[in-house]
Amino acid sequence: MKKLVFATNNQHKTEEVRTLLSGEYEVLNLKDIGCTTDIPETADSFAGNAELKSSFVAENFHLDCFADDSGLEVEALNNEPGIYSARYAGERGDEANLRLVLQKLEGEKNRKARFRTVVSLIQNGERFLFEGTVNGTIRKTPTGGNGFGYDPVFQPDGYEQTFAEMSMSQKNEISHRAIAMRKLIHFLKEKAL
Ligand code: ITT
Repeated sequence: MKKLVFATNNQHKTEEVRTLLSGEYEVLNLKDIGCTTDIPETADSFAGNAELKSSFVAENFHLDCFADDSGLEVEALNNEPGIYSARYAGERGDEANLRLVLQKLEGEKNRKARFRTVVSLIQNGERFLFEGTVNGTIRKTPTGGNGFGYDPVFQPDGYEQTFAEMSMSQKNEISHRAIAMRKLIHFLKEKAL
């Protein structure tokens, strides 16, 4: 099977993307290629950070690869946490990050939010970007044990469950990452023709 390198340290993202590409590509993440560097994410946009991650692998490992930078944008918080989603509450992780969002939204009526992913692909030295967005609302109480990050508080529009109450395959039908990845898959298939 053809191999694709996904420049991520996030095991949840790896599993979601492996499921999306199963049967078509074997997905290797940073650990699988022996990359132990915590690649700096110093850009001021999802696209910029995604490109930093994919470029790092292309330059240091001489491999074609793709990377995803993603996050939650909450309307009433001026689109925070945005690119700071992974470290919104400092180094304390997923639970603290989502608690901080809930705390900042206390008493706020506007609970609108969206998840965004930008995927950067580097292929034969050329760069390509693919984007995915899903709109929803922030629940008052975290619900559900699946997924990761802000999934327990994010309820996508048109559904009664949070992402964390959905199975991975349900989330993969509608998520920001799945939308961006389907564009990437379509692109790879067109190019292979
Ligand atoms: P890599 O950079 O190694 O890929 P990361 O977790 O640091 O892993 P990002 O820099 O893209 O990834 O940060 C994304 C953060 O946004 C992530 O840690 C979550 O807090 C949140 N996030 C992104 N996609 C999510 C999703 O599908 N469900 C829940 N939270 C998500």
